[in-house]
Amino acid sequence: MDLARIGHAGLRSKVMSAEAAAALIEPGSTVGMSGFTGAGYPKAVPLALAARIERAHAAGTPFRLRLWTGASTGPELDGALAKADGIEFRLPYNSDPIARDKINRGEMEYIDLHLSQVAPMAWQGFLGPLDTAVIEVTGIKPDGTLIPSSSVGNNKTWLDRADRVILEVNRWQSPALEGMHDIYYGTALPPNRVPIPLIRPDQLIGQPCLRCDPAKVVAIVETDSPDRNLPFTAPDATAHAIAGHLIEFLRHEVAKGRLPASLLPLQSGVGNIANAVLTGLIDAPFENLTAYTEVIQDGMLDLIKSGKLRMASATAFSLSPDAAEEVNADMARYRGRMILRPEEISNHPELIRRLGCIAMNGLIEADIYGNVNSTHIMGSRIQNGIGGSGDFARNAYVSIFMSPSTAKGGKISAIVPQVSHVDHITQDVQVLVTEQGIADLRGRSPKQRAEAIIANCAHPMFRPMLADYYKRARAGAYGQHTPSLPGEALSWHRRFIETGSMLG
Ligand code: 0RQ
Repeated sequence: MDLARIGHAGLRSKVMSAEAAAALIEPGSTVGMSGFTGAGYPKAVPLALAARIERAHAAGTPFRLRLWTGASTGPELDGALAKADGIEFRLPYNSDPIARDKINRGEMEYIDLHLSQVAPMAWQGFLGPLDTAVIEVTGIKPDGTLIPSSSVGNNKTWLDRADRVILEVNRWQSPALEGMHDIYYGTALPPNRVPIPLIRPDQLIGQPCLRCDPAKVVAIVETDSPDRNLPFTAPDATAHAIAGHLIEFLRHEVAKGRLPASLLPLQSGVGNIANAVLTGLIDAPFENLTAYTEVIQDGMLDLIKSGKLRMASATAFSLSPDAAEEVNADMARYRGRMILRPEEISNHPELIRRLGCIAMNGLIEADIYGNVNSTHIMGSRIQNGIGGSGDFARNAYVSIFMSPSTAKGGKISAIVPQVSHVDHITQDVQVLVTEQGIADLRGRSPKQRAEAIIANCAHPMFRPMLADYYKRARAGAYGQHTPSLPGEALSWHRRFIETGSMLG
């Protein structure tokens, strides 16, 4: 037992094996686990639970859970439990391929939610009671408060709401993480809600540790396991082109006096393109940058190391294995330059609007009027979920969406006559970027938006088809405000489903 990590004398008697802790979780119960991307999720109890579920199923006993987390997690959690067919219901975000398959086969119920809304919804009560919280921490203080690990997510809410708590104390997490979190306890439901007193991204408004009633702690499991995120791929020509267009746009906005020289707090979405944009900012002429975002990924770390990014506020790390080891070994260097907060604060609409974030998110497809689909393939298969993209897009100072102009080796156009599913309505999509170019949609009417998107963002292979559709819609649509041909608008998707290509 690592006594330095478990400072509360009374809680030391609760240390047990992952198997013994997993045995305390009842079939059919609701479990709130820590984890946000492949960071800070419990790594031993879910694996032991998955093994227990497999044994139960082999013996013909049904055993499934309702699972809540911060966002996506790692393979030891979502992957293992989905493989064991142990998840009946899941929220609020998933990127695990096994769970995704089950959801798309109709074998697992899933709701993806705006991440800022998860904690308030849990408090409103309609999601039902929370039986058990399983939370990874860096350590337990003598007074029973918990030093969070590499993500905060919904941990505060799960610890407060759950009837009982299982803690994983992970020795792999750097002890120097202590003091890098800011846990704000001032949120309340209406009519008692008050303004959140944060006006700068580097401000601390809460406390460094999570509160937890020691009487609720039923088990403590010691682990020594790394966080697991996939490595980022090196930016290709497409990613470089997107980053180039976006940085040119930001330079132009500064030149026009519409953005300050140090920009405004950056929010960067998930994936390789977002990471490439951050890396591209190293050589851009902006200094003293800040970030108010969800995750700190490799590109953000590089920006901090380059001296360009003064500090980043987020709810989680989302670092490749190499970068995670590097940060862990040198955590003290980042104190004051990285702050991790609960996701209801990192993604809070009030704060995003007040700070004036520059939101940069990926998309699956956009239509010629600027509606964006971030979640569904061909209108019915979920990819991941809306995550924080809606929290940021709706409330940002500038809301930017970016993507390669084609998918699946050119068989699919990311710019279509009509999106097959809408996550972000045209009012929340202000700038669209592909490797082909950029469409600044601000202040433009629907027809002006369509003309800019087709000309600047569509791939040349699909541009004539889009121009032809738009021309016919201009001639034959029922109305000429947002000219569209309802019967035909989704035929591109039907063509892909039937022939494997939007080109036919
Ligand atoms: O599928 O893996 O089977 O090949 O979608 O696409 O190109 O790898 O792109 O990783 O940047 O993800 C929108 C999904 C983009 C992501 C999305 C297929 C493509 C591939 C993934 P394969 P790429 P990325 C705050 C921000 C919502 C959450 C969010 C996302 C797979 O950005 O989940 O923004 N966003 N959070 O082949 C059919 C198309 C397609 C397509 C791509 N038009 N049609 N398939 N694909 N475009 C941060 C957080 O919330 C943590």
